[in-house]
Amino acid sequence: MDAARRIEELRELINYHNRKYYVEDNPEIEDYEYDKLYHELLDLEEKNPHLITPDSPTQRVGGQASNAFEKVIHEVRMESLQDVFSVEELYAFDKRVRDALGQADVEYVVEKKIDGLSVSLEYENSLFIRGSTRGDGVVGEDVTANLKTIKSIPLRLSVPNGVVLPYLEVRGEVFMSKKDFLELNERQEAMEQKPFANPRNAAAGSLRQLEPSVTASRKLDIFIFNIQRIEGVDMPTHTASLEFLRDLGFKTSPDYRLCGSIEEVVAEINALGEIRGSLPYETDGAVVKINSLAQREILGSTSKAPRWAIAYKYPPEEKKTVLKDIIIQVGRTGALTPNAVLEPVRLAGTTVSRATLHNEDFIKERDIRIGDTVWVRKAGEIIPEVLGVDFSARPENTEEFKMPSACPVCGAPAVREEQEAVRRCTGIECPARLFRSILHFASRDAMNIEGLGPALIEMLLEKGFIKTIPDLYTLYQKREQLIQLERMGEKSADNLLESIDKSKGNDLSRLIFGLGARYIGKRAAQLVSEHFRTMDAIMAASAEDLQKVEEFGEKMALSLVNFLSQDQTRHTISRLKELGVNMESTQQRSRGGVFEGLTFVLTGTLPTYTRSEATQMIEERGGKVSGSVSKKTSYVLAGEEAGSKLEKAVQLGITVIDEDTFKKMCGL
Ligand code: 0OX
Repeated sequence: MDAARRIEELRELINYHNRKYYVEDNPEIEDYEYDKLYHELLDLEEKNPHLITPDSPTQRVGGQASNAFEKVIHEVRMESLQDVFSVEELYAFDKRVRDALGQADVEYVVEKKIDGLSVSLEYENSLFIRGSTRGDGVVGEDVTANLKTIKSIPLRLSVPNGVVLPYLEVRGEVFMSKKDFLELNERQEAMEQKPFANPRNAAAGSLRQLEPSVTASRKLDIFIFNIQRIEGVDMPTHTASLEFLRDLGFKTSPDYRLCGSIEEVVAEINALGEIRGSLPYETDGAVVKINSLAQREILGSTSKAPRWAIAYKYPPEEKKTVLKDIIIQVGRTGALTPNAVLEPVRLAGTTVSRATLHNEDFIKERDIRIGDTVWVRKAGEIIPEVLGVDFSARPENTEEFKMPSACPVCGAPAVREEQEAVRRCTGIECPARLFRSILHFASRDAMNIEGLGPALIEMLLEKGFIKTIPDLYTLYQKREQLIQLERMGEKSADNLLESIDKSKGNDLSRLIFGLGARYIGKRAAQLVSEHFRTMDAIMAASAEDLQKVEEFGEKMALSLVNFLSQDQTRHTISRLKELGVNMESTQQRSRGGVFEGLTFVLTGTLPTYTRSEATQMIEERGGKVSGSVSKKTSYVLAGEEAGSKLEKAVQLGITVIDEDTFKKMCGL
């Protein structure tokens, strides 16, 4: 068979299975089989690039970065909906509609109102040509490349026989499931990125990424609920258009209900209210639409919204229940979060028996005690929260709640620093915070283990390959299993093992920083290791001794002494020592260096050295680096795009040097 025909066949097959998987939720083949088809197509397209078409399933993940988004004018306005909050308002809507239609019979369609963001998708001759955000309804943004990463958006429509479809514009809601939202936020937190407030924000943020591969990683989905413009086909009703859209390959509004009267509408809205909490995606209401498109024409729109549709918004449900216990969860950053154990209560479609109490101060401010009757609500409709106490129902002999001072997972001290809202576990071997301990240990300024990023750490922990930091140094014994890991292979496994091995020889200061004691940053770690020279000496030092180290205050000294005196820390250090990790300072003593007594200021980008390399070179030679230019500055080391610091140096008559001169001064 020739390549062109096989390519066409593969595209059809892949599109078919995409639809089974992403639209109908009913896959027919194993992922493995699917991947094989996909790769065969990729291979053929690579060999025959002239046969690549924009609607090929391989073209979904755009690698190229787009600039800011182009504007799109919506020829058919993307109207918003009028919101109502009561049954009375629904009856008033029905009356308005029937008055305007001369008391004709009216059929309504009730749909769930998915909480995401509205987009328009345009198709020319069945091919997806452009997708855009709603924007203000008239002007939106072109997010075609990002929308193409959503697998339930067909890139080519399966037009029924005999139908000609020169142009079609549809409207739908892009959303993220509750599960994917919670998982994304966990990842965000692990990377110290701000979590998203709700699935809608997560979906909007993910769709407006400049890098389509980021969007692709975010698991977005879409429901299509309207035909905006169509050429070549006449549609009598909304339900007919939903069926038509489904036949074309779209994932349409799920389980809509056709109702013959407003009473039926109200019953359906109540029924949806009962189950909406248990749906896999968030809904913020129900949409009521007139089914007949001819009647819609007659009713028309106001300046903002159509007169033929309305959105009913559900109130957030609040209930009272008994707080049976408060348990403490330890997060990946070691943060202790108090959680409420509740007498189970039905709330917005699910049974709630756990709720967050946020933090220590939240409990204190509201005087929440075990045994109390509390108000509970689902914030953002997903995570239930305790709102406050019904003091009239407080039993006798309740006690004020106290957060534990030891981590409930590992027993190490849990410390709340001044001006911090949370208490954190300080145990370096604590299983709850291990991911973060290792991420920090391996990071560039710490042990600088190349290739050991968050995804790999996650995988090593999941497979049980490592349980503590020192286990990294026995990982070479698991080389064979390592190679079997997803996206690993022999070469990257060996590179990883090599960089782990190489890190054994690091200077003591990197190790001290990598252990992650609070307040001991990169510079403090350098100063303390230069001062004491060996790990043993640092461990033997008292807080008083430590305060003799340059720049060390009481807070830093106490933090380090407490950290180093913990069993877990000592155990980790002694195992690292056994495994051959260097425990000594390899830095030259700074005393008597060529830069003794000199202060440097760095500004701009140097041609070859990074800021931290230049800093290290200066400090190794006894000099100091300062952040701002003053009369005390000896030299300003300036690179490209140096700004105000350079100006100030010139004003004060301070010598400005470039990297070449600097290298010579260093004797290099
Ligand atoms: C939704 C949703 C939003 C059609 C014309 C005005 C409103 N979020 O699920 N909008 C509409 O309808 C548009 N339907 C929906 N289901």
